[in-house]
Amino acid sequence: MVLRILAIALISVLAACSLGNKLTFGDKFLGAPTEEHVAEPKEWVAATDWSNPEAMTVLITEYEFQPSRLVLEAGKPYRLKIINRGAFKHTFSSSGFFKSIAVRHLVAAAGKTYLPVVSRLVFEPDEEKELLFVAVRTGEHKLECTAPLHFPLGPWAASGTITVE
Ligand SMILES: [Cu+2]
Repeated sequence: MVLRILAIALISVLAACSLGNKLTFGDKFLGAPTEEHVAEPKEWVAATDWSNPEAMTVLITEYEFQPSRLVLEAGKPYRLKIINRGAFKHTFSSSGFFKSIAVRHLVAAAGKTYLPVVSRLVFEPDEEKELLFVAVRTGEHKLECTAPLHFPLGPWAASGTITVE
């Protein structure tokens, strides 16, 4: 009896989680930069020469980022392509990194978003997105997948670091 109640409770929790994920689990943008973000991203974007950004590609698979370590230079523009080569949905989450850059635009299947304040990018299998940004502040940031059960210490953790020097 106790077991049955536990099983029902567990199923309800899982159902609630997956419903919640379906509703809310997508790219996340903020309306405006917070105090922890680069101030005036628009000014940074306007002051940057976009004629020759350095191209980088990160592949997401089960369960790692390739490469798992990115080293960027402050003041330089980048064209970062992120592709999910896995069979499952994954995220490219690095709050510290997103706070230390100014994004010119994000290219996704739905189109281009100019000057987004990105908080999290989510990828369906085979989905790819491109982020044009200038690295502004130096620091070392954790990169992780925050899909359910994929988070660091979760059983299917993809993780890495992004360093801005
Ligand atoms: Cu994942």
